[in-house]
Amino acid sequence: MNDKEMLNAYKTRLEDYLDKLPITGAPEQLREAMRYSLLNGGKRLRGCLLLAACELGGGDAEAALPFAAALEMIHAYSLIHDDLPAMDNDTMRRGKPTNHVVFGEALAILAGDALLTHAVEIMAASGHPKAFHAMGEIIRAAGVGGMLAGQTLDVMNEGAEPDIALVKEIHKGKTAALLTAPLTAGLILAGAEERLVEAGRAYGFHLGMAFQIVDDLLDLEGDPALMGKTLGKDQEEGKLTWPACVGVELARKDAETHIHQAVEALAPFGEKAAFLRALALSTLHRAQ
Ligand code: GRG
Repeated sequence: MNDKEMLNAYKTRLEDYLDKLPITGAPEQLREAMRYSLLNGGKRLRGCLLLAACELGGGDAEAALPFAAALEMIHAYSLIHDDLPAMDNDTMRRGKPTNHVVFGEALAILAGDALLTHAVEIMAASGHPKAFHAMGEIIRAAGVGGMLAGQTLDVMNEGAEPDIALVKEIHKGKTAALLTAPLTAGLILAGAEERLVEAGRAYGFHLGMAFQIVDDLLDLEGDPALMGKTLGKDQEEGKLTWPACVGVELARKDAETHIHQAVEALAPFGEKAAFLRALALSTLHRAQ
């Protein structure tokens, strides 16, 4: 299998798992609103990274599926809440109307809450011997020192003067945290030794920073049809972005530097890390 086929195989496996996931006990409207955002496309990058990291560490990807699914659920929750009128007020996501446009604000808020709590529920119910440790990585990344910190700084600093130190903090929390957790959690589930978990952490951090810098660039010069959302909003809303601080050319260079650092971090894995290396390099040229 080449790298692209491998990514597609992880994605198909994960989507099949997500589609079959019983969301028992939920009222039908809530279940529908959760499934709308969970199953409406997306690259599945976080979930696929977790499965790949688990296999890289010599673990069983099948047993890691609840954790990959949980990451996608947390990601979906963050997108639903981010699109709400009180936050970014977006009407399109992944080429479709956003959750609140379809289900109304109240149900969208509840669907986001439900995806977050259900993610914890399925990890806790997995029975995996390393579940507690892996969950810690995932929930911490989504929590007050991770994604929530980044999102808070992002929302609270709209219209602020460009400040690269602040943008680094925002990107680290808003994006890199949830792209680092799949690496650390996947390797922990595989029972990998500490130094390899830390190598995975460094890879995830640099990949996440580059991913968000490229996202900032795509907001300026991407194709809205491919991105599946309205572009140009960062500038319109006075968001603190990497290119707003350093310019487009330097932002591109900084993304490349982070990707080189991500690739370097994979050294302890040797040739086995070819897939993660290719995935990092492809981030620089992504169009969606
Ligand atoms: C509301 C708690 C809360 C957090 C929101 C995820 C997020 C934090 C905000 C969404 C906007 C944004 C630019 C987030 C940065 C992360 C990012 C680039 C998300 C999009 O991820 P992709 O490209 O999306 O992996 P798909 O659709 O492919 O899953």
